Amino acid sequence: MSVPSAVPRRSYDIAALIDEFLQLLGEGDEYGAVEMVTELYEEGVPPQRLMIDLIGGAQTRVGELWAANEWTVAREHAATAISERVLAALAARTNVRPYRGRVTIACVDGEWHALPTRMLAEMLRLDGWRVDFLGANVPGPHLVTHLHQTGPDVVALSCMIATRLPRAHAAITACKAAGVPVIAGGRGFGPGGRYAQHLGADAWAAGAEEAVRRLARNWPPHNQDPQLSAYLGDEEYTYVVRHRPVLISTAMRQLTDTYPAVREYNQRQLDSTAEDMAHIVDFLAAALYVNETQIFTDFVAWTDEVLQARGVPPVALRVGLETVRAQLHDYPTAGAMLAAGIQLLNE
Ligand code: B12
Repeated sequence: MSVPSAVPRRSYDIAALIDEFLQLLGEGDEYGAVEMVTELYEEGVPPQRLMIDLIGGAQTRVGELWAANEWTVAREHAATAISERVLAALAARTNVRPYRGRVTIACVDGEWHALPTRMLAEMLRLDGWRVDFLGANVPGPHLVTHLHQTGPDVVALSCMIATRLPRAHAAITACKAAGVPVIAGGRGFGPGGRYAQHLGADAWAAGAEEAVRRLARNWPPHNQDPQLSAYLGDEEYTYVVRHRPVLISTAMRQLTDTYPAVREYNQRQLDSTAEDMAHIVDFLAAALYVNETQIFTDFVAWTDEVLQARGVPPVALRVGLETVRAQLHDYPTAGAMLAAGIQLLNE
């Protein structure tokens, strides 16, 4: 039990509170973080505000600090683990008897961002839903088995990284075939969730609060036109996915020839370069799957920023894109997407 603070906080100044909470996360002060949030709760701040504004706001800052190379991956992991613990502590203090339907919440196959869905789970519980929270990386067939065993009214599917969109599509299709409507969410579904409908989801919400509102009324939505998601994953996509290993290894070899600095790389640098190459191919595949160049160009812009923050010159990424493009000259859509990425780096 936390001891209520003797001195009530003067006001709910969210920016200052995020700074204070972020400091505790950065110092790895788990007890301090739990205490801070439970005190705020006991002072009357609604748990929804603490989850979304404070924990969510701080996690967004954690992401920015990691991207800017100010925080290591380890520090980010430690901070996220504390945020999870704080969320659990808050959830343990709030109890709402379910009176709406039952919802299953899962991250799609290969999707490891469980915390945003955990926030969604707690927000829906507070709104009276019975929640089955399945967490990160749920393979489609296991999700469907779970649906048959539990019979939920809705599945909430999360995709935070666009490379998981083909798996998200498979999961959405399987859930709907099992007769359960799907609400999709997470930044992987693109600006305004525009790929969610394309992949056949019945609804999309930008965040947990919107999902709470969306599910509280007019649910289930009208079934949408199945033709909308009929065309996906053409020949170019299939080629890129099938040849993924060779595309990456050839690109790595050619990179060493065209960008001699790589020869001086240590093992850690080589591993992260190979990881970047894999990302190029995976984001390209996702862009081809949904037929949206922006998935690829957004990825290039983001990677450029992240690499520059780590002192990698922009030319390295351009050479990486060119080596993949050289292997795909018979594939016009892929070639055009890679060209758009290269063009962005030249601007
Ligand atoms: C923590 C974290 C991780 C952790 C996740 C651990 C965990 N237990 O969750 C780990 C280390 C696993 C991770 C890995 C990666 N991550 Co990460 N991660 C983050 C970070 C810092 C915080 C995530 C978070 O909790 N956010 C807080 C919540 C509140 O954010 P939110 O998006 O607003 O959440 C709302 C919505 O997303 C929505 N929502 C989410 N799901 C759903 C589902 C439904 C149905 C609905 C309705 C709504 C909904 O509701 C949420 C609540 O309101 C973010 C930064 C960020 N800005 O989010 C990066 C971030 C998401 N990660 C990023 C990246 C690139 C990666 C990696 C590829 C890194 C790498 N090189 O390996 C891998 C990919 C792993 C994978 N395949 O999934 C990038 C994504 C950039 C992009 N191009 O889109 C980000 C944005 C970091 C950055 N600033 O660049 N990551």
